[in-house]
Amino acid sequence: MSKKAIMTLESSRFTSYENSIPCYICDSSNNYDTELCHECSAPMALAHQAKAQGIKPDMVAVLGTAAAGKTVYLGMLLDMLTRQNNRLQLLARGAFSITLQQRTISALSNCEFPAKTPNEPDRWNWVHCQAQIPRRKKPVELVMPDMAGEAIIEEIDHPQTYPVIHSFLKKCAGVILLVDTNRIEQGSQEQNYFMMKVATYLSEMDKNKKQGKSQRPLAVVFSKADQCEVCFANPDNYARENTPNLWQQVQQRFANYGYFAAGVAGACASRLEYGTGQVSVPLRIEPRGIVEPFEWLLRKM
Ligand SMILES: Nc1nc2c(ncn2[C@@H]2O[C@H](COP(=O)(O)OP(=O)(O)O)[C@@H](O)[C@H]2O)c(=O)[nH]1
Ligand SMILES: [Mg+2]
Ligand SMILES: [Zn+2]
Repeated sequence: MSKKAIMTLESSRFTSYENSIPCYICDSSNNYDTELCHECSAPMALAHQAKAQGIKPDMVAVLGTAAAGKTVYLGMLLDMLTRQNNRLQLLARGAFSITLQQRTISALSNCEFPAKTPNEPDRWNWVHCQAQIPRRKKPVELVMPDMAGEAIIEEIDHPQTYPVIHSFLKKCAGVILLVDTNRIEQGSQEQNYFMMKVATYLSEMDKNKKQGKSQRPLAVVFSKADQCEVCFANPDNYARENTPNLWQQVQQRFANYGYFAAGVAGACASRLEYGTGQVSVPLRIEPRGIVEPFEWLLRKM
């Protein structure tokens, strides 16, 4: 018995080169009407916007383990900076750039934290925005994805498993490293070692070095610091005492770095949910230290 089926060859889509456009993240050629890059799953809207507007946005990476607070931090940052009367002003480019902020803020206003970021790159939220820095004539164009922690760990441990993260980190102009203060306070060394791996990975892929040090600015941000006043009081000191290996690596490998503390919740409670276990509930939203690391990074970039 033989079954017949018509299959479209993937390669046939690239025969008409006049209709192709390179992906902004990984440079591979895509058909003009593709929504996500066939190689790395980044939205092709980034490439179309860059081409149509004749701009080359800089890339900023927000890295951290799963549940370090990346989604909450990025969503809150965007919400704060897209409101008026800020020193630093952000303008979203493309409707897709608003989804992350929208999901985070609607969850927080319902006294919930946003849902976990899926591991599949085609389901990540990307942000393309224009930032106007005070006392700077020209605004800067930025691209920031909200990546999943598991995918970041996998790429750091086995380079090239996530082409999108690999290409993005190779090109990115600045990095925000979120370190989970809660887990440090629980006595776990996991954050210390993971961040050391990230610092090594970043500095080794960086070609632009002076005296052996990467020039790429790195903001180390202790997330969930609303749970730890000592950290807010002096993030520098906190890093030296609680993540000594990370402190050492950063000092040896990076020329431009800064330590910060950030927190979104004013108070949290915990609730037992059927099938999930203990779930943290934000009782108040009291963002602190959210804008400072980002503003520092933009000035250094
Ligand atoms: N207390 C407190 N908890 C936070 C904060 N940000 C995140 N969390 C907790 O950390 C969990 C994971 O946050 P999320 O942003 O999804 O982490 P991601 O996996 O790095 O994107 C949330 O569900 C909250 O329980 C914060 O600013 N303060
Ligand atoms: Mg997330
Ligand atoms: Zn791509």
